Amino acid sequence: MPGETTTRTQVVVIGAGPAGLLLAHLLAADGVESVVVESRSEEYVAARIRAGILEQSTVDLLRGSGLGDRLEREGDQHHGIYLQWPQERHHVDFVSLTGRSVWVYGQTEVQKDLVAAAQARGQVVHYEVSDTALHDLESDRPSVTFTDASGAARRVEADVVVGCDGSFGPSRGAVPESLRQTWEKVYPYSWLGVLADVAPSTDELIYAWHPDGFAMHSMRSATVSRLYLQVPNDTPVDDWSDDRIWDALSTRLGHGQDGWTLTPGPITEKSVLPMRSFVQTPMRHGRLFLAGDAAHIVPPTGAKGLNLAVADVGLLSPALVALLRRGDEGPTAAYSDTALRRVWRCTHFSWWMTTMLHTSEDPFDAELQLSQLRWVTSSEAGTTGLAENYAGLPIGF
Ligand code: RFL
Ligand code: PHB
Repeated sequence: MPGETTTRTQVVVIGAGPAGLLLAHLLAADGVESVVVESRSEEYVAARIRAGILEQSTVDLLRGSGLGDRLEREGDQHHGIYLQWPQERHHVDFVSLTGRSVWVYGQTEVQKDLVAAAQARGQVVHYEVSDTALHDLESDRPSVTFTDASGAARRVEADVVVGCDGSFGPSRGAVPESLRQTWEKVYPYSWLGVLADVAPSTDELIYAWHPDGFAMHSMRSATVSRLYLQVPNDTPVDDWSDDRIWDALSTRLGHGQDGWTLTPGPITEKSVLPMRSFVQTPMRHGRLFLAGDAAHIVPPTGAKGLNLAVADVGLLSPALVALLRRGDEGPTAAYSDTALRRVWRCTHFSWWMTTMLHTSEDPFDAELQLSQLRWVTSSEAGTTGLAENYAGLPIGF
């Protein structure tokens, strides 16, 4: 393009969400240079309220790469979750069953830590870009073009391009249609998520099956609660007044059951999240690699989306280092197959948690769900299976 400025780096990362910024961080620690391009502003990306649970291997990776200080101080280690249905609440203790645990530490906090680390090392990140396009992915000199925040046309040439641009970015579509395969399942319900300025009414997360629909009590800190309700797809958020939300949460979470009470408080954020499962294979095409939501989406019931993005990058980073520093193509050749083993495991677990806990209109389904919940909470094999998947498998599984 006339007037285009061309620069060169080793890896262009598209997307400055958790997958993109963590990849740039891990590559830098091993002496590999990258440039990150992001369509939104730094503030917008950092403020998005999304995931809240980090599994053991995510925490291990963040600690091992020097990103664990604030997580250590402010993160809240949880030993398990509660699974419940009317009149019954059961604790599933991950630590006693598997020796692994999870942490409550919001994606917003992970993102802030990644941005601080990127600034400290002088990482090049182009925020607020538009027209991102990928080129020459089958050559050993691929490039990414975009218009930067000032309106200037830019091209970054690289050895490798990594698509960390989530479910709406251009990377997954850059794999030729004849070479890619996709799987998708859209669920007939959504989540209404709220953030409330009130101390959590529970010590660990509650996942509740109820004839009115699923509900969940999560948290962000000692003073902030995060709660979710199963709602119909396309429900207007304006139909859900604060009073209606707290009433539904009280009913579904069992306010008054065995002396347990749900304390309501001011709601500061409300949004509706549709739910789907999606996988695109392979996660590599020529010199393009996909990581995180760019390659796969899970419904949030298993708390896997962010953790899966971290696991992809934990695998991809050493593979790219082997390629770019030692000329060893083995690990990058294995990346897609290795990553997809965990992707499909988490896709199944997220689907299983979702379909076990969300109600449909079908009374037969409801009986099967309750039977499954009774078995999962009363059999050691059942509880251990849930615990192993929720607390997370080792990276490279
Ligand atoms: P992200 O975080 O979506 O980051 C992708 C980044 O790419 C940028 N981008 C582009 N950049 C340049 N050029 C373009 N053309 C671009 N197009 C897009 C985007 O602006 C963005 O900054 O993907 P990443 O890094 O793979 O991380 C994945 C996680 O964010 C995601 O799996 C989870 O947040 C999923 N998820 C949840 N997971 C959970 O485990 N628990 C949750 O409660 C939970 N809630 C959620 C969620 C995802 C949501 N989305 C995607 C709608 C709630 C929501 C609303
Ligand atoms: C959250 O705290 O936002 C959260 C926790 C667990 C989930 C989903 C979301 O399964």
